[in-house]
Amino acid sequence: MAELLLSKGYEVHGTKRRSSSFNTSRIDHLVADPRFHLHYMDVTDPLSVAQVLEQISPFDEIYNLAAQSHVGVSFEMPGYTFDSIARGTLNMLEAMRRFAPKARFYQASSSEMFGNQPAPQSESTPFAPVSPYACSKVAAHHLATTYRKAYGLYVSCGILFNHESPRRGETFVTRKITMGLARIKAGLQDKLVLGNLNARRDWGYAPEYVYAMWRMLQRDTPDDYVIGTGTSITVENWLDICLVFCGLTRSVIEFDDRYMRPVEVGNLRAHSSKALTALGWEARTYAASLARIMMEAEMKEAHRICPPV
Ligand code: GDR
Repeated sequence: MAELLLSKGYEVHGTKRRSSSFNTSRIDHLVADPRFHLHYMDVTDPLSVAQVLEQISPFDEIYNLAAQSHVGVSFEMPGYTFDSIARGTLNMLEAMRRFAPKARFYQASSSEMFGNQPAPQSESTPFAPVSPYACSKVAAHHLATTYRKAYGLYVSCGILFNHESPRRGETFVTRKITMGLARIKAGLQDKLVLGNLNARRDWGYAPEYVYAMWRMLQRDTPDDYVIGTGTSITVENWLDICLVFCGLTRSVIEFDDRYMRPVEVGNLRAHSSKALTALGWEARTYAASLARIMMEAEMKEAHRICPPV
């Protein structure tokens, strides 16, 4: 997101939480840009949110992407998940109402909000969340649309289906698979342990989704949009594509029910014709090409750590 905004000439203010270890590898290449600024902030702390928004105001656009974003972990940390997503969104909306009521707000809503509603899911599909993560996202989504209606704020929600890239966090299944297989191939680990292989997801390429988010805030009026490729494959299909790419077999895969979730979302596939009509947006990269992009990046990294002899 920051890269896209900088490329369009924006000054960008990002926020990070205080931690004793660095966790900024995905933005380190931006830090030298004088138009890129980082502030300490925690969305669960309304004081810090107000402080930062007051300090940087006036500004044009806010992208609220903050979250405990792992669905599986949300069953283990429901309180923090709810605080960071629902309470965090409320804190951001309130601070924007006070310090920048003319700004435009992007809310990161999620396809997880649809739960097990039949595919494909569109803007008119009722929400049916089945995890603390999804319940929190539904609450945040309703807060966002309520602030739009109640106060006339410019607030748009992007209901994004899974979007991936080589920068994806290592515990999400696409990256876990590409990274694990590349490391096995390079002799850096022996096996890859996974959970439910039957879940079906609509996986798209993150840079294209970031562009859709920006497009939403360029519209004259705020609205909600579903963003996805309109196609879906299972985790097992993704695994097989990646196995073929690096010439490995299923013998390196193990199952552990520690990666199973108490309730699973079985089949997510976007119906994003509204995004095409209103934003001129459609996905260009589908699962097979995405897997190749991610596998190539991962093989390069594995070779860097352990050069082939
Ligand atoms: P998801 O992404 O829950 O769809 O949410 P994730 O990659 O975590 O899981 C996808 C599916 O793979 C199954 N799975 C495993 N998942 C993980 N993480 N690890 C495993 O070992 C594993 N084995 C099987 C899962 O059960 C699931 O069915 C993502 C996040 O980015 C959310 O924040 C976002 O809102 C949605 O996508 C859209």
